[in-house]
Amino acid sequence: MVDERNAAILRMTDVALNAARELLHREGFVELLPVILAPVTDPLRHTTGRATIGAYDQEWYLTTSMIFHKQAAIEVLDKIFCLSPNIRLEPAAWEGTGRHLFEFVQLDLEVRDATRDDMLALGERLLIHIVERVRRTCFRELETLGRELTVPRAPFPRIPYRDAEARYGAGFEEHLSREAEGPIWIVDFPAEVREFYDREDPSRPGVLLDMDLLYPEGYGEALSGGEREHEPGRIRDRIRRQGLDPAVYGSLLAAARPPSAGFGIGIERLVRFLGGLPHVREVRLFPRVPGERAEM
Ligand code: ASN
Repeated sequence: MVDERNAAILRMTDVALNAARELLHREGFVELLPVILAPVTDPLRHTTGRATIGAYDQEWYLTTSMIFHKQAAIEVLDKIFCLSPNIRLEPAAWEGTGRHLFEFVQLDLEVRDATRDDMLALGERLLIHIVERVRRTCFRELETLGRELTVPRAPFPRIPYRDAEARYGAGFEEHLSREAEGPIWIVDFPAEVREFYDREDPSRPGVLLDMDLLYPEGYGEALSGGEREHEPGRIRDRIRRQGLDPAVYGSLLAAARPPSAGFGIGIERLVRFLGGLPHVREVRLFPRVPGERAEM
């Protein structure tokens, strides 16, 4: 019984990944191999710990996100994506959220000269395409999991961060995810709650041109992204305002990058939503759950 459930989840993951790759290739994206170790990685803005190893007289981070490598890669190719393994040492207390693994995979993409609106539209096309494909080809798997999946309709509603906060208070993400009829965008995050690389709106200081997508039915955050700061002077200013050391991000500050926008969508969370699963741990045969030991 358990094996049947596991098999259904793994097959559904495979179908979802193929559907994502198919849509992105059709739209001209090139898939890159992931970066696992790097001297610099996403600083992130939460309680997440970053893991390092020492080798060859250098300290290497295990990738928390490929954001900086995506921004460098679009100097070579204008549309790229990657299935990127990320290591984020989340607090052990998050074991029970249902949404956290300390090793997970995100489909991370970036597009040169794109705007946030382009990324909102792409995010909608991508999710709809995946849900349609899973509904059509994973009929038996959905039955095994007892899941009824509805295909979302674009455009998804958008709510600015400050409006959501004013209406529903600090826990607004959970509230919106539980109450929403379909996926819903949160846009315009305040600069202080996000990383320095998301672009500040030139006409609204302190407001970022970024977004998160929330799944309905309480499944929480689906994807996260935005337009990027790309001028060295502005990046330096944002780094300083966050109390970080610009020297650490020397490679980012060395030269202007092309303007770009992108996002990352967590694969285990996507499959959790598709399958209606209580916890992302079920999506991996060898889950890395915060606070838990493993033997294999
Ligand atoms: N992938 C995200 C983005 O593109 C960054 C992240 O995972 N923190 O903005």
